[in-house]
Amino acid sequence: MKVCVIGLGYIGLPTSVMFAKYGAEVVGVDVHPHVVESLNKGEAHLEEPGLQELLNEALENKKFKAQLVPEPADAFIIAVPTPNNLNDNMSCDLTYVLQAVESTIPYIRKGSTIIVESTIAPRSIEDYVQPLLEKNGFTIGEDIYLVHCPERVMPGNIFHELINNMRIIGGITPSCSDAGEKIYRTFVKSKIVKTDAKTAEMSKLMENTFRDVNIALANELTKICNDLHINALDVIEMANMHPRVNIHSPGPGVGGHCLAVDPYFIVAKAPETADLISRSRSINSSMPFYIVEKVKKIMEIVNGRTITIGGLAYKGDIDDIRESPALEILEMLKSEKDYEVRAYDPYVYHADNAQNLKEALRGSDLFLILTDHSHFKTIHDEDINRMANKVIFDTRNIVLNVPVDCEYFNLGSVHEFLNKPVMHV
Ligand code: SAJ
Repeated sequence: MKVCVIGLGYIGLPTSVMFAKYGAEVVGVDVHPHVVESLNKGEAHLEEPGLQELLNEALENKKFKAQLVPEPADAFIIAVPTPNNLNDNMSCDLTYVLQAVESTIPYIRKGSTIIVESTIAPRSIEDYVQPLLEKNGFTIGEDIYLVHCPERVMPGNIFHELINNMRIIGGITPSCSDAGEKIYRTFVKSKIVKTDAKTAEMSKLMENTFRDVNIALANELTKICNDLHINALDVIEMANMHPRVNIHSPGPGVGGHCLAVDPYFIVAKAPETADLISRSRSINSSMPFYIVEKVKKIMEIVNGRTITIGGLAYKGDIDDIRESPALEILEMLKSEKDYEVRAYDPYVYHADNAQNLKEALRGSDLFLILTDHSHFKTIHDEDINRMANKVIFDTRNIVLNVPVDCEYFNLGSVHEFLNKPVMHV
């Protein structure tokens, strides 16, 4: 089988080398000449455990090559970005997907399968991709097959999940879904569920929307509880003891390229009805402001000037800063001229990043933990002793050992600190 993968990013490149490992002949296509060049030289341009080894293997076995233009293949897999349009409702920008599909048209032959893996708004395949192919004379389900097979892997564990996560294959016709299934069976060991394209599109979006809505509930609960002087984290722990309850964790906001992006694709398609989804996005987007407001009050109480931010990545133990609420908070605090703001993230390269935590905490009045990196689980005396005021605001509830002479609070207990009348450190 010959597979042509369009877009050699976080999804397209691992998918390419996976097909190559399982015997397919793979042509990887990317618009960036430096990506094509470095891959053909055997240098993976992305970090992912196992990627470099599989790329070496694929090149050695002559099963993979990268180039700027597609060539005829049995399957064309589209794995290009789908950003939000910068309009009021942040709808799904299909420009790259449609350009990628268009680029394959001269190379499609009878029996080829066109697969879109990019995350797309509901009905995108039916309303945009299908007409584009039909306009070029193809009959879907007869001459060629068209499916949406959403990617659902987690960076850091991609190769395991590509094989073991169940896949949803949404075809325009049942024959399209069958053709898609045959292709993914090359390496997928788990269940493959066949459906239509629009159901596949919506189910992928709803996985991340489910999480976003549930995190919004936890964040709203936290705001309510702080106003009522109740510890929200205790409430969540207790409520979650019920066998059918699973309240998520509150935090400084929701980042990353999935939860903070995908729900808008649904809202933009149904602005009148997607009320809860839309409100949830607003609640989660309000969290950086909520944290900054609390930080200002804390700084007033401690009569301090220097803030040290712990973590810039959008979640723990990764280097990804896309849509990170920590960056938003950093910028908001930096724009307040009363503060000196520093940051320390062991994974991220950033201009404001200190060399190490000790240096970042020297003379500081507040250690504001924004990312749940394992690094912050244990607080070392030699780091904290450098602070002018030993105060920790742990918005991720990650710290396991609180030094005795330290003021520590999290999103559950911040109201207790804020309601103490005088400076106490
Ligand atoms: N977060 C909270 N509270 C929680 C859980 C998460 O505030 O209780 C925050 C995180 O700190 C982070 C954001 O939400 O800022 C998103 O984190 P995440 O781990 O929930 O999601 P992603 O975007 O890293 O990965 C998701 C995953 N989807 C689901 O769990 C349904 C992953 O499996 C998908 O592969 C990925 O999106 C994707 O590609 O769609």
